[in-house]
Amino acid sequence: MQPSVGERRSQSFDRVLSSMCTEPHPAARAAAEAFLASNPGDPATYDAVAELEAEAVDLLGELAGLAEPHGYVTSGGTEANVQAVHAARNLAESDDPNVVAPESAHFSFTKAAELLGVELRTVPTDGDHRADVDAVAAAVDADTALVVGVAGSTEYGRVDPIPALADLASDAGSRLHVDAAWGGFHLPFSGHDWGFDDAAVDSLTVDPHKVGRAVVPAGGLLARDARTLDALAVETPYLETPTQASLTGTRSGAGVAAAAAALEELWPDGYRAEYERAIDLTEWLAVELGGRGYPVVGPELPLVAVDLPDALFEAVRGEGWKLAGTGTGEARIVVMPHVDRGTLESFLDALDRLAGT
Ligand code: 0PR
Repeated sequence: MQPSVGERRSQSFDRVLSSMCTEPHPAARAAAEAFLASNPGDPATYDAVAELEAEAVDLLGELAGLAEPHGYVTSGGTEANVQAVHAARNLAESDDPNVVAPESAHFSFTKAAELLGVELRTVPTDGDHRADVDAVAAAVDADTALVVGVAGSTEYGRVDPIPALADLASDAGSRLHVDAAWGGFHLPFSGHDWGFDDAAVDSLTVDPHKVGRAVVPAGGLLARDARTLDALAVETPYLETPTQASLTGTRSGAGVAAAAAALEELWPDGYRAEYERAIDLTEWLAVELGGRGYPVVGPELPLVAVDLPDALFEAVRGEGWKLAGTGTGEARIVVMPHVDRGTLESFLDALDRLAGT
């Protein structure tokens, strides 16, 4: 007989190398449980969770270099990216607005463009998987409402040249959105120029439910000015608050409370320690893989892409290792908080055994 739902356990993170989710921080887990039935979508009724949301947005703003942030805790990176495109479309003067993004941008921009009826122009990346500024410039025109830069790409962990993209966007009269959904909790410590204090960024995605160690669902949308959220707001006649800017109505109080708790607990020292741990481990892994003759895409953030023979990729997956591929077939190993040296040593042992070396 099938075990009841109450008897089941979600899978362990032991062999998960493919995910951008991770074990939540214990404080986040506890906060989530305490706010399970709160709805941040109705802040006048659920004022305690509304306060936590304001605290989370303030701390996310600090992390992304913005002293007075506007924004909210979304359901994830997809909602934050959709809303960035939504705001840009609503603020655009053109009747036929377009969005220009590198081909490395997450597929949530495809969803956004389709939902919002804007044209998405994807442009090739350079030889090292970053946005090619000249190619972006060539695609931008007077109808461009938004230029997208990725700070920590899903496939290769690459950081686009955000200041150059920002200059280009402002010259064209367009907004600039930075997608730091995954990279955002590493970038304050990595020395990159990526945030609001490094360039003229209008909006930014940074997800507590990825490297931030909140529970799922907790994404983050930040904006430099109030105009962005105003452009998203609809009137809410029968709520105590007059307008709502989020895409969803009822939202997860657990996600919001967990985001606030994780940020309170870990920003900045805990996240710095995690960045340093993860990047050292990533560099070590890249050397180990390269030393075995597998071509490695040199890591920039804690993510390694490596070209494994197809049969080996399949064989290691067959042993329960959760490994995902890039569009061109490299294996991606995301060095998340649950991935430690022991995990990677057993992964390498499995590769060696299966490759017969
Ligand atoms: N922007 C970037 C740069 C991302 O990497 C992702 C997700 C998103 C936006 C969208 O975020 P949400 O999934 O929160 O809406 N990147 C991973 C992906 O789509 C997410 C992921 C998470 C994948 C857990 C696997 C997994 O187990 O591949």
